[in-house]
Amino acid sequence: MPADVSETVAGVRPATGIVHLGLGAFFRGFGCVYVADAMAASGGDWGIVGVSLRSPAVRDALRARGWSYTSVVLDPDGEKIRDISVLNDVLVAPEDPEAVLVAMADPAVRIVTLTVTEKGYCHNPATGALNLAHPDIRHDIANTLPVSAPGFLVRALARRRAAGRAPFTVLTCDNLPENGRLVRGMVLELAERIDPALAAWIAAEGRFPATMVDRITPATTGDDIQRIDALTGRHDAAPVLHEPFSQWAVEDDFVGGARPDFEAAGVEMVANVTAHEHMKLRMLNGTHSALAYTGYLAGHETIARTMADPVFAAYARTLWAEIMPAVTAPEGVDLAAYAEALFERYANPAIQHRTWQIAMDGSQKLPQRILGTLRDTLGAGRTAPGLCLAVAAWMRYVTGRDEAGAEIDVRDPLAERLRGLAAEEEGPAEIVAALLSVEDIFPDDLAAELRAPITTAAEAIWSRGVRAAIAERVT
Ligand code: CS2
Repeated sequence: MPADVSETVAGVRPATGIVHLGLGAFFRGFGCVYVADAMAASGGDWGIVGVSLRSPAVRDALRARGWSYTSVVLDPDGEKIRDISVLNDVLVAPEDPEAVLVAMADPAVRIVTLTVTEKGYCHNPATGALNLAHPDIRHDIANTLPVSAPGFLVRALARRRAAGRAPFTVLTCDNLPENGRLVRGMVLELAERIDPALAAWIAAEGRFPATMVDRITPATTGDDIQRIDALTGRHDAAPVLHEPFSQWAVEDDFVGGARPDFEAAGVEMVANVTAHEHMKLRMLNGTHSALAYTGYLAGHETIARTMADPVFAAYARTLWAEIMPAVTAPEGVDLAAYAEALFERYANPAIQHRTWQIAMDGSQKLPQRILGTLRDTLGAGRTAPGLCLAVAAWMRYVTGRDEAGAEIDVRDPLAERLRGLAAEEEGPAEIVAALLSVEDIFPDDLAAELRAPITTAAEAIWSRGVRAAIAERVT
């Protein structure tokens, strides 16, 4: 084993104190690491039971190593490998929703963390309200064994209330604006439909701190697994690979104050996380999505390769220049330096972050990543041609054909509807109008304001290709 592999000493695992919904690579490379560090520094029973809400793949991959897995820091100056042993079990919700509710209702569990991605909340991306017409939400109103993340939260909170237990703290770690308040609103809405007294209890006793999470963690590939096996000399079917950078800002508002010693692990505990969240969503995720659609269409497979193309590197800087006036810096943060650091992080050649991966679920991401910035920018009398071009590139992307005529595998809950709308139209101006009419993404007034600048960008993209359009128009 190479010298930089640190092994956790086999020993008794801490008792479970957290249930995590949505056990993807991100939380295993981020939240689990912070919780492990907090316990290493200060102890506490904060072992984690992970829950997959859809497939058994992660559970099956983690089982052979007893829920331990390898975390790999992709530092261009040398990888650092570490074993993370903080998971006590992994449950697969569709196989046994009852077991998930039992785990969440356990009095030892004081926090439920979530990374279920934007679409996992079953909300309307433009308004942030729970989508009561969503089939999973309709199911969860009518059935006591739920399928959706909000359904599990509400049904588990109901069990705790019935048993006379305190609620758990709901700690969402998804890239949604004011994510704690948003999830609280959705949980209360769903609880109200099931039992108004439950909703009142959650409103009074529940806690939903907002968080800002940040660590670039591409999906693990088969090649990654082989390479890490060769490095460590053991087989791990579920390693996570991520950048060195990591930032977690959390509002310090937990039920009964019960939480790991997050400060000891480097988490920023703050009174209000909104400024951090806005900055990160707009400056990082906004440019990430912009580079993903444009880079993908230009044939760039990863963000690092996109950034290695000078036209796109200049485009990234244009985007930050447009976004910065629409961001209020958190105390002590220099936005220009933040943007420069993002540039370096994106350019890290050790990170194979596919543009296709980031391009997923654009209908759920655009509002908080790009459209809010556009609204503020236009409202202040400024223009943002770079961001408008990003939205036009997304429109081109969701038509499902790339610039060479090849099919794009568009993954998005609205994929079919978007593709259908675009297919009925002839040219870019008509496609722009059709897609701007999707109110789940574009509120009417914003759509009206965006129509002219996005049409201009779309015409350039459709006629000359995205790379030429960027080179001509925005850099
Ligand atoms: C990315 C994020 O996939 C995406 O949409 O923009 O996952 C991004 O890598 C993280 O938010 C970084 O913290």
